[in-house]
Amino acid sequence: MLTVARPPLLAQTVQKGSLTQPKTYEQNVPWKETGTRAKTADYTLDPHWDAHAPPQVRELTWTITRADAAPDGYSRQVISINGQYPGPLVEANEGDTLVVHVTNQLDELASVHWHGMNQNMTIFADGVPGFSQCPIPPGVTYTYRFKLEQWGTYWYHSHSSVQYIEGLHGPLIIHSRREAYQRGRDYDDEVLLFLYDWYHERTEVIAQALNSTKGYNHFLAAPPPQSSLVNGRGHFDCSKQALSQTPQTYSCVTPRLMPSLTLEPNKRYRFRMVNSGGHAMYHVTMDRDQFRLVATDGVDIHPSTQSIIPINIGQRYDAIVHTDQGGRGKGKTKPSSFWFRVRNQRICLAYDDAAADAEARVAVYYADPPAQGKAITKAAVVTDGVDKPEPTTTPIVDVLGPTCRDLDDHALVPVESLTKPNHEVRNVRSFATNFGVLTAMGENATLGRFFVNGVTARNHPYKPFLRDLHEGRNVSGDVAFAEFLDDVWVGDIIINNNDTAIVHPYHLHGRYFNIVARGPGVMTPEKWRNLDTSSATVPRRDTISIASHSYAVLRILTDTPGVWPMHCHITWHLAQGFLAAVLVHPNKLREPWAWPKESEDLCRAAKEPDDTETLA
Ligand SMILES: [Cu+2]
Repeated sequence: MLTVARPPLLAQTVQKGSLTQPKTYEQNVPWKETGTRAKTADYTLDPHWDAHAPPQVRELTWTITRADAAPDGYSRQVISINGQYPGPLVEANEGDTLVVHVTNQLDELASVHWHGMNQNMTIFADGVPGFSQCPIPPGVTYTYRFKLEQWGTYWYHSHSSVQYIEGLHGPLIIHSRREAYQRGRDYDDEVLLFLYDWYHERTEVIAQALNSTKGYNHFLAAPPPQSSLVNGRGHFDCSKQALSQTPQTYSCVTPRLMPSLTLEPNKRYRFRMVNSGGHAMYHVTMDRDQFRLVATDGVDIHPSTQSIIPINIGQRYDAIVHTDQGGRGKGKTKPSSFWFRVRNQRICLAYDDAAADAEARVAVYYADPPAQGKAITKAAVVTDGVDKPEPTTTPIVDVLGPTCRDLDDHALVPVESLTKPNHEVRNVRSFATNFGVLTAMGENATLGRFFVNGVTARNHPYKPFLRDLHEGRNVSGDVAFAEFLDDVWVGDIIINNNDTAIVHPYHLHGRYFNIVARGPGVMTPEKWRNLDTSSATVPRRDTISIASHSYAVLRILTDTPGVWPMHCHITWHLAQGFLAAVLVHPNKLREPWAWPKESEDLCRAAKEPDDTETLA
C-alpha cells in the first residue's frame, strides 16, 4: 500500500495564489479592553508533592477566553486559561493519566499540544489541527486524555497558527520516583522559570502580514519582540513606545518594580527553565551563582557546571543552584542580591525593535534573616517585585559570545541511554529546509515562505492526516513526508539546514531523538552510510538548534505510531510553512484505537467548509 502520495516538488519560485485567510485583522489597530483583567500566573510548585503516590487520573477543566493584561506595562488583550495568564501550571506523576477538558470561548479556533510527550498509542491527543485532530471551534469543549510515560520539565501550547504567543501556553511538570535527581536528596526546593518573548501587536496580524506580499513592517522576515517575560512578568520602557512600530494602546505604564525571586541561603534549588516563546533565543545567566545542569528537554543528564545556559524555543533546561554563602575570592562574601538575566540573543533575529530591552531580569534576593536548618519555609516563586533596593551586580562576560547555538553536546549526556549508538540502522529519511519566495498570482511581488524538501506547508485543519490514514485514504499534498513502515523500529532522520544565515530550532513530535551526528555542510544518505556513530556521545532531546549550512542526524525509536509534525519552533517560520510530517507505522493507524469517537465528533462539530486553509 502506498500511503504517502508524493507531493510535486516545487521550485523555490512558483506561480501560486496567496493563502486563503479565514479572517483578517488590520495592522496597528489599538487594543480594545475586554473589561476582564487576567490574573498573572502563580507558578509555585507544590512543596508537598508526593512523587510516590499511586498512579491516578488528574482531571482538569479549562476555559479559554480573552482578557486584558499588561505583562510588561503595555496593555493589550491576551488569551487566558481559567482567567489566568499565561496558562496554569500542571503537575502530575509519571504513570498518571492526564484528562483536560478544554472549552474554547474565543472567537477563533483553538487546540492544545503537549510538547515533548511521546503520546504512545495516543496520537489523537497530540493536539495538532490538520495532523491529529480537527480544531476546537468556538463554544465547543474537547477532552484530551493520555497517559504520562515520561518525567521532567515540559510545556503545553496551542498548535493553531501563532496563537500560543497570545498566552495559550503553560508549564507541564511531571515528577517520578525514577528521576535521577530527587527533591529532598538532591535539592531542597524548585523554581519554575517560564521564559518567552512578548509582542505588542496581535500575533495573528503579524502572521497574516508575513504571509502577504507586503510583509510585516515591510519585512518578509519574522519580527522581533518588544520585550521578554518571566512567568508572565516583564518590563517595557513606555517612553520608548514611539520607537516601536507597534500599535498605540489604551494604556502603557512602565512597571515600577522588576520581577523578583526570594531564595533562602545555603539551600539547593532546582531551576526548571522553559523557553516557550515565538522567536527569541536566550542566554540565561546569573550575576552571582553558577548552574549545575541536570536535565535537558526532560531528560536527566550527567551534571555539568555552566555559567551560561543557551535555550532556544521549545527547549528546557533544569539546573541546581546552590545558594551557598562562600565568596569567590579569599575573605569575600557573595552579594545578598543579584540579577538573574534572560538575555535575548539578538543576532538570532532577522532585525530588531529599537524600543526593546535586550534582556528580561529577575531581582534575586536572599531571605533575611537567613533561615536556620534544612526546612524551606517559603515556596520559591517569581513575583511582581518587592520594595527593596535593586541588585547592583553586573553581568558576567558571555564567553559563548552572541550565538544561536545549543550547548555543546558533550554537556548533555543522558544518565540513561535510550537507543544504542551502534544500533544497526537501515532506514534513513532526509529533510532539507530553506527560505524561499512564492510569486503571488497576478502580482509583481513575492511571499516569504519556508520550504521542506521543496514544499512549503499549507495546513488544512479540518482534514487531519490521522483521520485519512485511519480510514485508509492516501495522504498527500501540502507537507513533505518521511515515512517509517510498520516493520521498522529504529530510523535516522537527516536534517540539512540550507539557509544562508538563520539558525532554526527543529522540534519533532512523538519521540525523543538522539543526536548521533551534527556538523557543518550537507549530509547525504551516501555519506550517512559511512558514518561511524559508535563512539558518539548521544544527547537525547526533542528540540535542536541547527545552524545554517549545517546538518544533524537524529535517531528515533519508531515505536510510537502516528503522523508526527517536524517543524521549526520559531512560530513565525511555522506560519510561513516550515512544517513537515514523520509518519510512523501507518498500518497501525488503521486500528480502532487511533481515531476515537471524540475525535470524529470534534470534526463533525466543525462548521467551516472542508477546504478551509489556515496558516501552518
Ligand atoms: Cu525557523
